[in-house]
Amino acid sequence: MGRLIVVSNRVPVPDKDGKLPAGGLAVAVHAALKDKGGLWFGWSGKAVEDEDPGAVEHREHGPITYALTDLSTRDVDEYYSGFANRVLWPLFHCRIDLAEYSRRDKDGYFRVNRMFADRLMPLIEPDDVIWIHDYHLIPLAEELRRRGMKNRIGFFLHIPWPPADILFAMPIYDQILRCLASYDLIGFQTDHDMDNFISCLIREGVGKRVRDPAQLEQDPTEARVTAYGREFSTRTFGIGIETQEFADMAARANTSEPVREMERSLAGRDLVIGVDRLDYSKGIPERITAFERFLDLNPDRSGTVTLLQIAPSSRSEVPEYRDMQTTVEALAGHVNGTMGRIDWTPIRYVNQSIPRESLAGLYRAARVGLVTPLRDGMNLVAKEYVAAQDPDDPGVLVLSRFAGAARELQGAVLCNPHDSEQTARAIAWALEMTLDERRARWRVMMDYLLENNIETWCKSYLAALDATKTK
Ligand code: ADQ
Repeated sequence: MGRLIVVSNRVPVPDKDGKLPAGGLAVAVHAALKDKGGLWFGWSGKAVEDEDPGAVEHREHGPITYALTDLSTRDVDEYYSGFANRVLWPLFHCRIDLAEYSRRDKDGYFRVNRMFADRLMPLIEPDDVIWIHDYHLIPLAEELRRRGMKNRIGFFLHIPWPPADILFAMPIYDQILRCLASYDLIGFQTDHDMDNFISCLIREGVGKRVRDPAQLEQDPTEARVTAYGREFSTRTFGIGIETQEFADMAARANTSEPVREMERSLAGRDLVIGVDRLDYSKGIPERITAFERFLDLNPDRSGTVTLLQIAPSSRSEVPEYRDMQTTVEALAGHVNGTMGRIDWTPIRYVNQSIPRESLAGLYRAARVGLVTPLRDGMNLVAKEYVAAQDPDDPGVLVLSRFAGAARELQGAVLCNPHDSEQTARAIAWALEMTLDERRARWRVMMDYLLENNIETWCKSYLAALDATKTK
């Protein structure tokens, strides 16, 4: 088998000392690249004024080559901040109201994908296997095929796939659907996403499941599909985390200074934690409202619980993200102003990224992990919270039913983030839960996460992509 070629919008390049950026995906994919030897191609993160971004920069780290391209400021504006993050992201998260479609941005999106294909083509050898990540690069396989590429090409979508009625609201949905038929394997986070995708093909009248006589009962996690004259595989691969490593880090971090500081300031109060990028899909305003409702419904809880919401800004070049910052600050300020006391602030809002080790320790110190996105492909925070718990005295995960993680984490207390009353009751229940029940719920989730970690995810995707050559 040839090399592995990974393509993603941004490339997590090791630093000067060869240290990898934190986070499971980078670590797992690096491990796979190391095994087979390979190349990781994508945007360097740098924007240049010139329309021509210059040559691809190659950096070698052991058996891995990083091939980085800059983008022009116009490319970043149209492809990244424009079509990817103002059309595909909101639409795939079912927020048609926030999708700002423009032909200019759509053209920029396809232009950058063509440019990626032009730059990638000369780097590929006939036996190489190509793995493309996420919504920024949906058209890339079609562009590569147009240039004569015959290699196996896989795609993994990290975010949800929307139902047909939502997708069809996008003016060029048919082009996006067609592009995907150029892949040999399309990976989704959950069976719901895969189902939505196949339903879109069926509703559009352009594709269907291939009936496989060997499969007497239909497997909801795997299907062969024909569409636009090509046959390909679709399958679910729920992304995992480095479960054991994260658990060990949390156990160590428990005695670290930031965690001790937090515990001192809590003075015995229960901690409820929320950790997210500041993004409208994460349901942060709804979460604050639910916490306020919880305090309303449980006056005896006044002064005994603190919600720590950690939410660093992201994508600040997109107006909806800047607006979120103001909304969250105002909501947290309102709850603190109306319900707080001289000796107690109900909500602590931290608008910063914090080191992974401190994060792990804070998860462990929290009695409740409040993970309530309005829609989320998977949500790794939910998995990290579980992995970080003390096995003898674990906290409770309150999880939105609209996170992909809800399809996997059977021990979570599920809630509907649109229903503040229900979420408020889930918080109250989680805080009152007996030790026996907490332990039982945690054990089920932890066993699942130990078995289905990031390494399993990476290996099973690559094995499935490899298997497509025999189909
Ligand atoms: P994201 O939308 O970024 O990922 P998520 O899966 O929750 O969401 O991952 C966020 C990561 O950032 C976690 O590892 C978390 O620890 C870290 N993080 C968040 N806030 C932080 C803070 N304040 N300081 C430090 N670290 C912080 C997309 C999809 C998800 C999917 C992932 C992976 O939207 O649904 O789970 O990709 O496929």
